[in-house]
Amino acid sequence: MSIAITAQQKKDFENLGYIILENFLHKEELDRLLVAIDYVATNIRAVKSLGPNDPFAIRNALAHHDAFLDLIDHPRILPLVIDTIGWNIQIRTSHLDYRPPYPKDLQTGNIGAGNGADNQVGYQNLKWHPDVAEEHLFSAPSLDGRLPFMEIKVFYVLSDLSKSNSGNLWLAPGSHKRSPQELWAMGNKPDAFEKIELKLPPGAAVLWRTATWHCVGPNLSDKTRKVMHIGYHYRWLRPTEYINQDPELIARCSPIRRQLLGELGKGDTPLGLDPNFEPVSQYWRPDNIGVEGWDDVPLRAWAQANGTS
Ligand SMILES: O=C(O)CCC(=O)C(=O)O
Repeated sequence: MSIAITAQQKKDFENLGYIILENFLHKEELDRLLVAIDYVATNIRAVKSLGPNDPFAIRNALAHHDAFLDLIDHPRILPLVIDTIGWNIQIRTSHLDYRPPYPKDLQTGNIGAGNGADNQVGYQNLKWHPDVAEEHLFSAPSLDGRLPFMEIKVFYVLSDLSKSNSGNLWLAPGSHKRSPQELWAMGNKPDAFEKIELKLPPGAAVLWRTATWHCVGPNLSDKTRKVMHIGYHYRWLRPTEYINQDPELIARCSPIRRQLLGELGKGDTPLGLDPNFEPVSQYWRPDNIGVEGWDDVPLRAWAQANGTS
């Protein structure tokens, strides 16, 4: 049973690879995030000697401000996250992208080509790609070359991306059903495929399967692109941006947040009841840790209490 996803959203998530959530953030939530971005931007400019018009990205952004941390278990997104990927999850990435308007004389590379002058000076005009498909991450043969379903992201639009060429996210609907090899064989240019440039106002969110081919267009607008991606994947995979989160951060988190931040409950041993002869990682068997119940996966009980199985 689902908690929040509608039949149409389920269909879109399966077939297109994404669901658009119009007007997702309330005004006060959006305002708080924008204040947080300004604060973090001031810090990063000082530390990295950046100018006010330099683009930057922050990974593990959740550790930089509580407004970002609060997105990981946002009460209106969590039900949809669980409906799409389940409760046995953690954060893989939290990514803030800050991209001021392009300088007037900067040559714009082709959308999704990944090799323009803009890309070379830090604007990350990324080439078309699915996430988690690079050779160093997933080069083992799979049944049919397609990526297994491993993760989702929630894309939060925090500045106005309602017009074309404002640093919009592009997606190729349905491409999660194709193999990355097919994209690579085209030189990462899916010319023959349907592609959409998401044109969304601030406050919108998009829940998407990261195996969907995607890229980012140039920012030729007069406004800074401000977006956040929060990625969720299974607990038995490893996060990109942390081995362990800062203990001080963990200490002030709820059990659900601790799960999402990759922490283990305090069992007798993280390798199960017979660690010498039948070790089994707690990431794989949270019920085999010598303590009652599934206390390091509180999202399971939360999901059950809120209507999913
Ligand atoms: O900046 C974005 O919106 C997307 C970045 C991206 O494609 C990625 O991190 O894989």
